[in-house]
Amino acid sequence: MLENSIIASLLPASSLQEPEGRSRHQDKYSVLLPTYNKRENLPLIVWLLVKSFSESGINYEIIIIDNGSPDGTKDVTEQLEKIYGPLLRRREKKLGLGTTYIHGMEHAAGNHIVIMDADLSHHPKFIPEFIRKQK
Ligand SMILES: Nc1nc2c(ncn2[C@@H]2O[C@H](COP(=O)(O)OP(=O)(O)OP(=O)(O)O)[C@@H](O)[C@H]2O)c(=O)[nH]1
Ligand SMILES: [Mg+2]
Repeated sequence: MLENSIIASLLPASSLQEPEGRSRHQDKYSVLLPTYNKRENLPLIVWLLVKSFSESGINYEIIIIDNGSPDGTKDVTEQLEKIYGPLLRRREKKLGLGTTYIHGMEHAAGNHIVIMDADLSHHPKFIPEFIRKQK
């Protein structure tokens, strides 16, 4: 079993650089959520993620990486940060999707990375099961 992993893409996260000034936590899942014009989906997807992780007792963080969406995704993210605080971290990146994921990984504190989209096509309720199967 990989000590560090990325669910969905399964790359060894051991090859990732340490986040600046911090070492990676063990058994922590960093959910990378790239957004472009996802203002309407974001509150629900974040709520579902928080529910799914907290009910299963899994250590996690959510990193929202927005590309300067013109629909006000950033404003919604700021409101969500007030509710969820340090569980939620916001990163901005002005490039395409691939580099957005890399940017998120560079700032992830977890030793496992979960990549998903904010379309609600990947339902957070399945993540604990993925994790169990992976172990
Ligand atoms: N930060 C960032 N997120 C993006 C970018 N392109 C897509 N996304 C997000 O990445 C996830 C997957 O995107 P896609 O489903 O491929 O594209 P989409 O923008 O949702 O468009 P459609 O699903 O085709 O309508 C979604 O949460 C998007 O909001 C980008 O350039 N930057
Ligand atoms: Mg989409």
